[in-house]
Amino acid sequence: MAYETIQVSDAEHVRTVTLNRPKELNAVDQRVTRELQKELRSISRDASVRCVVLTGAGRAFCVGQDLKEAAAAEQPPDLTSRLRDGYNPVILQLRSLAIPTVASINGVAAGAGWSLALACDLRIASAAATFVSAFGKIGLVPDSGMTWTLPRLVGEAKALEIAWLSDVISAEQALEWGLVNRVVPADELAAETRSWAERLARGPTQGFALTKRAIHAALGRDLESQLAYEAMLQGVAGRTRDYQEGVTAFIQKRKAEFTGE
Ligand code: T3D
Repeated sequence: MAYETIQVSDAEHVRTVTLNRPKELNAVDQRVTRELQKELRSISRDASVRCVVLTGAGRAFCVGQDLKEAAAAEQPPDLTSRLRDGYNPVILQLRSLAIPTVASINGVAAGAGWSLALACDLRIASAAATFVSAFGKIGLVPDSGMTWTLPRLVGEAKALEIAWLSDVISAEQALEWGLVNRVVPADELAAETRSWAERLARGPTQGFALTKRAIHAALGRDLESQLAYEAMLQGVAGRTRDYQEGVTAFIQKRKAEFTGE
């Protein structure tokens, strides 16, 4: 599919989606959300894709809303509609994809750009990456899911500190606070991301999808209903070919070859 603001490539069942407005630090305008929605829809229907990587071209991951587009819009702008029609579907699509999603954070992630990274399942960051809520500096509320993801990762007080002060957070600090899974040297980010994503793509894709559903559901449930939910999901996992292959490979003392079926 041809896009203006994102680039898409495939390798080893991994689809890499690159935000591609490097001169604008990958700021998000209406085309970006439209194209991301379209691409994520396409991924959700493509069984050959078993992991998604989201990254940015150039020196930034993504600096959030294109404030130049925002400044040129009607005043006061209808931000509710812009979020409802633009960003929110992207966040929900990322969150509900039945395959692992990995944000490969190559540089600064700000505002809704950071929210995009937070909506991915896993985050690997370059040591040169930085994070800034930015919303607090322009009088806005963190959006695109940030008020939902941040407190889950760092707790209420830290989430409020991050949101109110909009300080620049280093990759090391982000790792310490649990905001990213890994930090790697800048020149190793692409290779480390590829190796991680390919490993995920070679996994038991359906089992991974069911695991994602279980973990997502867990924070909103009590233990009893989570146990029942796990048992139901396990029933589904137990009927996959990958489960059979995993057990057979264990018995035969060889590496399992999962196909995602
Ligand atoms: O409006 C709605 O629809 C509601 C939704 C809102 C969602 C949001 O994301 S609101 C938050 C928007 N983002 C920001 O407020 C971030 C603004 N940018 C910054 O604070 C800084 O640029 C950074 C901390 C991200 C990076 O700083 P630095 O020093 O590395 O770069 P810089 O020099 O500030 O910026 C470089 C260029 O990128 C510069 O352009 P110029 O002067 O060279 O022509 C700057 O204007 C441009 N730029 C940076 N961020 C944005 C941007 N242009 C448009 N929109 C941006 N968000």
